[in-house]
Amino acid sequence: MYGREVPAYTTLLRVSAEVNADVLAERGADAERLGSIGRVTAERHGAIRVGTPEELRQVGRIFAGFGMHPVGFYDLRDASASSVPVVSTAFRPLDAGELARNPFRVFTSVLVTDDRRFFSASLQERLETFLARRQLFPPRVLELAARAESDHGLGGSDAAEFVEAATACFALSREPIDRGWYDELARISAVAADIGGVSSTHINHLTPRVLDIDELYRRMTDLGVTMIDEIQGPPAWEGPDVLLRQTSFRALAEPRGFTDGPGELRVRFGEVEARGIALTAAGRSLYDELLAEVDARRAASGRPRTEVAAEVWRERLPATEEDLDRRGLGAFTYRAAADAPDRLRALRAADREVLARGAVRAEEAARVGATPSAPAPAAAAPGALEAAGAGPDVHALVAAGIAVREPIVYEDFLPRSAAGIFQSNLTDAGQRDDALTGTARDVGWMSDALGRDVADPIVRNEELTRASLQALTLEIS
Ligand code: OOG
Ligand code: NI
Repeated sequence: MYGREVPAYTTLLRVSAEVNADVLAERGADAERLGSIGRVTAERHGAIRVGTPEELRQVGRIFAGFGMHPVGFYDLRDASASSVPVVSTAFRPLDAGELARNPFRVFTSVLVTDDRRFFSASLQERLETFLARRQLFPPRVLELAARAESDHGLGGSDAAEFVEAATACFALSREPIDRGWYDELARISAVAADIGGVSSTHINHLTPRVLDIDELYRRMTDLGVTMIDEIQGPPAWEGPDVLLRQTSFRALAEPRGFTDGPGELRVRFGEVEARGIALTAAGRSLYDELLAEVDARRAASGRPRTEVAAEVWRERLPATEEDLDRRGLGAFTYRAAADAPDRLRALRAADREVLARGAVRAEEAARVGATPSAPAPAAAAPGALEAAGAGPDVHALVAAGIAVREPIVYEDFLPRSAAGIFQSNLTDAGQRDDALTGTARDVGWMSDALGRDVADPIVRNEELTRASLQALTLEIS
């Protein structure tokens, strides 16, 4: 549907697939370290925006019908200098096996209609009245979704109907738009107009994953597609790729019907991303420190962000996956090597003893809240470390070739990049009155609105690490 609606998306898919094939040919198995080529090539994320907590709850139900659950909370109101009056989450599978089968996420934002920095009391009232009158999702779709969720799937023709009817909810509507109303909202925020100025929602981008985003950026530019100024997120550097790098281009204006005649709107765009290793709570706070450091050095020197960022990365981030793990910054799982039993048998009794003592140290470390053989991270999240403490000294096991370390890929989003993506595709900064105070919104609010728990991505990864260590311990003991 999206390729039919936005032809530039088809070009992006083609160039992404070409880049991926070239990287695979060049780097071999190493290219697949963060996901098989099959998964990476199939992988997408999309984004939608809704207007009310009720619409959010309904869309949560539809995604639950596809095994996709809300993960993470992002407040885009503060992540950027101009007007993006939304808070967001992303729907995706939680289980690693399910993600491998359905590598699809939908970044989902809901308008904060009662934030006075953006909407006056009278505009809020008119906006809420407008939103209350529309229906984004037909009752039949919601009914099929509820059944798909409770029965863990749907039978033959119901499944086909559900997929088709749910997809149709996200197509661009041809209904005429009230220009006066749309423009009034657009003066405050183009995002507010896109959400509350029309009677439906629509998918606004669909993002493929590439293995080399710098190369993709060059190739799209060579094809004459104007990309945003730079790639968002971590810089290009020689060390491990962490988190998420993204870039986007503005879609062409599309003809749209208005109540007073034909017109056009630019509401959809193209984006592409490269995914890296997820960070632990400690890694994430270091990342936030690095961002602040980059800002400070840029402000002092006026040098380009990418150059300053690469410099800061080289100074402060470990240059190898192993060190990222030893310092408790990266998220990993561990499994027994195929020849683990032989290797264990071959070890001298003294060496086995060392590994066993490692297990004791790990348990002690867990009690005091530090990673074994790593300095205590400043902000270890609760639970971060029973993970390591639940089993043997996993670093020693990896070093001895008994265990294999595997990175956990970052499956989520970055608020700053998201705000940058929103911004880069707006024509106008909009306006907001920072003399007034905004409305509080947090992950608890999001969970209440959805009627579902919003998972914390860092805690989720800790669970994956812990489960892998438990399985490893069983296998080698
Ligand atoms: C969502 C922008 C955020 C990303 O990849 O960070 C996003 C939107 O424009 O609705 O998709
Ligand atoms: Ni996106």
